[in-house]
Amino acid sequence: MTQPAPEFCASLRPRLLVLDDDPVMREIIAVLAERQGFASRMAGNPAEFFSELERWKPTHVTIDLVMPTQDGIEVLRELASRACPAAIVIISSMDLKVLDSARRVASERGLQIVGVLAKPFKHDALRELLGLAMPAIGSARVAAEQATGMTVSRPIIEEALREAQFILHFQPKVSLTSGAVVGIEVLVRWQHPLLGLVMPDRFITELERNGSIGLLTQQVIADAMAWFAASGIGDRMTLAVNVSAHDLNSLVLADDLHRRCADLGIDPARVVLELTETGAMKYPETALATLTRLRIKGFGLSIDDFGTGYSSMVQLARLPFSSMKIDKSFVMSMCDSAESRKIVTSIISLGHSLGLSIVAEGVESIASARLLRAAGCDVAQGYEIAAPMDARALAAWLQAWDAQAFAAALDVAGPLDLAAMELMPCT
Ligand code: G
Ligand code: G
Ligand code: MN
Repeated sequence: MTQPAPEFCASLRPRLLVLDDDPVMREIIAVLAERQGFASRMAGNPAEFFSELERWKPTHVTIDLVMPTQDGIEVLRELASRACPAAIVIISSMDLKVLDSARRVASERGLQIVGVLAKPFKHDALRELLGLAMPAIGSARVAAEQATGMTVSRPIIEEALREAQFILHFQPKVSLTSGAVVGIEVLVRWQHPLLGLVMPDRFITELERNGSIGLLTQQVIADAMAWFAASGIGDRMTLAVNVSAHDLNSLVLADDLHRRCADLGIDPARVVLELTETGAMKYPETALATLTRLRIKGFGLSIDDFGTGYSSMVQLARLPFSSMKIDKSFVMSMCDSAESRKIVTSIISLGHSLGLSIVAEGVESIASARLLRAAGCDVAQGYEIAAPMDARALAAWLQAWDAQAFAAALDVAGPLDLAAMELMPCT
């Protein structure tokens, strides 16, 4: 039997990074993993851990929940904010209830948790968890390697599509007046056999570059519309799908969407396409033609991440958008920055004067939701309401959502004085 070159082998080995303040425990975990074919590295505190994470890009990590400088929950939050794609095992001496809520925190934030282990754990239990997140086939391994390096070629995308590795997550949008859920945005994730859940920021640009984005868009649209038709919410909510500027070059997009709506009995007015501001300005001529066709067919069009693209009002007014999403960077800093509040307030009046409905994304607190409502914003989306989640979690969330309670929480005695807010800290 011929052996591949050693460096080839090394690059294909899964990599485990261990975070534990107990040196003995670190060693044990690392040795067990190496026996299982992993390359391993160890960190005794979060600072070392994060610098190693950036440099080495492990495929797997184990995290100790209780450490002297920064607790494991903070580490998990940080991993989520970096959209860490590694498979994660949580290990700790805390009781199982704490471990389980740590797991939920992490999964809700989009991390891929393969399991939790209470110390002392059985060696077999660790081995089993690490094994769970291992790739089943060789070609997937190559894909994983390429994905780590972020060169995702067309054949790899085709294989991932064939194997249904792209999955949909959903994030609700709610009315700032009634609290009712008015729409659901679909966000794609790559459920990678080795890397775990990979966020779109890590692969969309590459797909746009190599021309395979259209394949993904078609799949996302097909899956999202089938889900929407089956969910029975189409009479009161909209479905929003993100499209890339490249998709607007396709002459079949509008017809394809229209046909699917007819087949599934979906009213096109319930389907909204979100296009980033920079995307809309990329190919102004084709964009105008395709967007106009979509509007004529009755679809909603939303300008996404507004405020980051430096478009002029003239350009904006030329394109037939029906709604506008204020970029989360302004919304997230509203409570601390008078500048952001002014920007948000003027975007809202600009949008309204162009007849657009306004959605704020990145609503992370009730305080910012109140400010937005006072400024006349129509719809809110963000972690305060719900993070993106899978279809099952969404169904449960929709059941549990209390629109009246949310609306009541926004109701403050008298209108909020936005000018006065500039002097007030937001709590
Ligand atoms: O959760 P989040 O990481 O999902 O999304 C990051 C970005 O990826 C969003 O700004 C969104 O515009 C983009 N995105 C998410 N899903 C899709 C998709 O299906 N197609 C395209 N083109 N972009 C998407
Ligand atoms: O397509 P768009 O750019 O709107 O995608 C929204 C992105 O913002 C996704 O990556 C989603 O996970 C993320 N997101 C949604 N709500 C919040 C929030 O409240 N705070 C932060 N930081 N990100 C959010
Ligand atoms: Mn979007």
